[in-house]
Amino acid sequence: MAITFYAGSGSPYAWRVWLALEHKQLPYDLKMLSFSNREHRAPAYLAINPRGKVPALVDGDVSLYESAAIVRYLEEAYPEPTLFPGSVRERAKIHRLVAEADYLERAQHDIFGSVFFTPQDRWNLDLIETQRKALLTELAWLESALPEDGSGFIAGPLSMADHALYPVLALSLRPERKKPDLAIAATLGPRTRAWKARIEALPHFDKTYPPHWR
Ligand SMILES: N[C@@H](CCC(=O)N[C@@H](CS)C(=O)NCC(=O)O)C(=O)O
Repeated sequence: MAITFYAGSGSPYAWRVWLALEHKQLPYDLKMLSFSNREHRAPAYLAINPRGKVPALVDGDVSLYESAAIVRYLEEAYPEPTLFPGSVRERAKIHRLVAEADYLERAQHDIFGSVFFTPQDRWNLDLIETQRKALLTELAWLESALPEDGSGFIAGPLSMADHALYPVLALSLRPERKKPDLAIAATLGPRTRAWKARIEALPHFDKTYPPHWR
């Protein structure tokens, strides 16, 4: 039976699972829930994820929510190709980078809320500037975590670390569409730019691009 994958456009947690499914070249039936139509809060979906959040995944008699649990399930149920390549030490680094994506996610989430979910006439410019600085700190961390020679992926071969970090980087660049003087893209370092371009050149990348960003 095919996997059913529940996502929401632009959700970094759903996007990372989507990239993981594509990495493993698994067949799946995508259900893109509409946040604006509150489909993630409909009773039928709450029966799958009582927290009413995306992602969720149903695979036969396995029904799961929480992206970390889903990724772990996919890796154990469908080991090849692995999302966590390398030695014990290298795999531990991938797990650490996946966990560190949460710091970047928190920083982008804060500024996203202040710019996108707050009417422009109520923008708190001091708060936005503080949030911008916090985001730039995390983006500087990303630059420093990428290979010095600008080659390959963040942990060498393509891995779950790339799938977790790319979506939050992409989201970090969204607020400046509404407030161009944030100029976040202009601050990205050369390693981040090269890595971003490599992810975006992956054959499955376009398929996973948030539909409402097109
Ligand atoms: N810890 C969860 C986080 C999932 C999450 O926060 N999803 C957000 C989208 S990024 C969501 O569905 N929000 C809708 C809501 O809370 O109403 C995971 O890793 O899956």
